[in-house]
Amino acid sequence: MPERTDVPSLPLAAGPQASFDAMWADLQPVGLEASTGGYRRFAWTGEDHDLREWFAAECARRGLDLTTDRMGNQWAWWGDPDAAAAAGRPGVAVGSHLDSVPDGGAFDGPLGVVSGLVAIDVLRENGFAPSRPIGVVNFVDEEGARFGVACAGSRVITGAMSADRARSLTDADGVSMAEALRSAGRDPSALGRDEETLRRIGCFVELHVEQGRGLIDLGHPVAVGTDIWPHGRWRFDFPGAANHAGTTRLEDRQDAMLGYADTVLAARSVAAQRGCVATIGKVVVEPGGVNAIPSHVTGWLDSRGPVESDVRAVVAELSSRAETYGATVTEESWTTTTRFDQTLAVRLRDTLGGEVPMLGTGAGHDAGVLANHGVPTAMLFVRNPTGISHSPEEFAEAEDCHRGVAALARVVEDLAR
Ligand code: HGY
Ligand code: MN
Ligand code: MN
Repeated sequence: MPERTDVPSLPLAAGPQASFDAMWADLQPVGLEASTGGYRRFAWTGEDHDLREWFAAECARRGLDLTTDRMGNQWAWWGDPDAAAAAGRPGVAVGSHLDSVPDGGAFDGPLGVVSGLVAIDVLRENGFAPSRPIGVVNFVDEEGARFGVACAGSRVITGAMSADRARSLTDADGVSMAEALRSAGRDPSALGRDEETLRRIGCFVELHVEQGRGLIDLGHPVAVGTDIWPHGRWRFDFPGAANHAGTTRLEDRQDAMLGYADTVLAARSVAAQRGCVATIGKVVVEPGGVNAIPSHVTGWLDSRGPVESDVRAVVAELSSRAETYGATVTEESWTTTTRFDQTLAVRLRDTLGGEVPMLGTGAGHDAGVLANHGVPTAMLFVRNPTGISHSPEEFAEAEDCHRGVAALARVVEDLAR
């Protein structure tokens, strides 16, 4: 029985390890909210600008050719992706995103971007000469924290979201994405499907911190991602009538909060009945005064589950319940069941030694958008000992991060040889 070359058990060489740690340290303070220990790195803000500048500098340091696509996603290439695509050998892309949810963790996104850059360091240190270009991407606005639609960067370049819709999305202050792009020095009229960019990608492997407990329970540092649950976001608008909280008789009140509250509690029970998950994690109350009866409440539902029809049934039941309060419900995003390229996923597993676990996830990723667009795509997950994500508690041990880089370098070497 040949010695199992299980890459996750191989530590990262000292040079790339130091490079990972240094880049990780550089990123730590950017967008850190001291009061919570979480990150606020939202699309087209000052923090996002700093992160994009950091990415550009790290790519320049490696002599990678940095391009920005029609949506503003940053792509750094080792090798000529256009010549390779023309020759029928499109590139191998890795990377992820640098933005966060409000008070999110340090690893969701950045781990994939830093690991992609260090994987190139590893391959170069090993004297590897790729026969395909290798690219590292920083997708913009993956979390949709500011404008409300997740994976906006990958959705626009694949046509999964129209440029017009993207431009018209607004943040909590009513600033449109078009205005935010202009403020960031970008031309919003450039937005759209980007065939030139997509043509360069032969396959995409996104390394990401695991956002659950799978690897803890399995006792492995790295897993191969196989699929993403169907999931979506729905906006619930509950009408009411502003009035005095003290002088208005109960029978005269049209309190928008009641329908909202009922729907929040129902989301948990209806999801549980159908083997799904659901939460309403964001709410806006108008006028928002303690002594004013709410005239309008907007809540955003996030629901997901292993079976598409069950998720749809959860949303349908919650919608009809909310409509009894006069609410209107708007689907803001939907991602169908995503099966990654199983041939690619198995190839990653075999390259890493046959026992590497293969896991599905309930978290959405740009990898899912590319996969649904027909790009051969798979993921690698790195163990998160807390199992917590979208929280300052999100974590990955440095040793497991290094093992993730070693695994990513190994699979890229196999795919780009
Ligand atoms: O919502 C998600 O699953 C991803 O983190 N955007
Ligand atoms: Mn996330
Ligand atoms: Mn992510």
